[in-house]
Amino acid sequence: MSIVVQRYRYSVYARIVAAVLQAKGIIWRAEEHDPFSQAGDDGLRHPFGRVPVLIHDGFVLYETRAICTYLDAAFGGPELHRSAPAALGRMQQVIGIADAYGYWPMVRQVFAHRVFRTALGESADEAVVAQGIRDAAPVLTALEPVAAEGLVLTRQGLDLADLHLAPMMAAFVQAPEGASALAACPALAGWWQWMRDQACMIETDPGLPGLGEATGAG
Ligand SMILES: N[C@@H](CCC(=O)N[C@@H](CS)C(=O)NCC(=O)O)C(=O)O
Repeated sequence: MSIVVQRYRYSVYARIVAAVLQAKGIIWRAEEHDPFSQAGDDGLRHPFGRVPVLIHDGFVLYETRAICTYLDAAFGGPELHRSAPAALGRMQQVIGIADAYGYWPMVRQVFAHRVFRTALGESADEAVVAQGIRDAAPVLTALEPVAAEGLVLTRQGLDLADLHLAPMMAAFVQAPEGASALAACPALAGWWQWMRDQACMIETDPGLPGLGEATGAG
């Protein structure tokens, strides 16, 4: 059996897939592709030039939510979806919120500018960071009652909502502004304190690049 993930080391979406693979105990191999490279990449099996892409014994799948759902269904190990309808719906809702409203401000604006660019020796665009913090605020506000409700983000066992949101939160809170914004949401902050210590997060931490080492953060 062969499981290859076309990924970029610093991709938050690729980390979501890596965290699911880790949580399920699946052996896999990474194939590095830089989606931010201006040179293009003929080997990347993604029609929109993104990562990650899963290749499982020749079956090619892209879009992170689809990949994670597939891995959960196709492999044994812990089940990463909720079976109660309300919890299942909430799980999908958190994933949808993270994708549609969280990723851009939390990762591409706050993290990429305040943290990643700094690691590369570049300066942040302060207006972009400020906009990211403004646009991340309603995301945290929406997730706070979800974390308090107890259907998902429960700190008791993992599901795909935990694994989808956590890599984005890990990026966001590396910026001091992100950490302060999260601290104002006690239930969500409590979830993050638990989540960041899980093996799936510790073992998939990509770190930060050295000076001049990478082309993009995402
Ligand atoms: N909808 C895609 C989003 C994947 C995505 O945006 N990946 C980023 C890296 S985290 C990427 O490849 N960005 C390249 C670009 O924006 O050109 C998914 O769910 O997999």
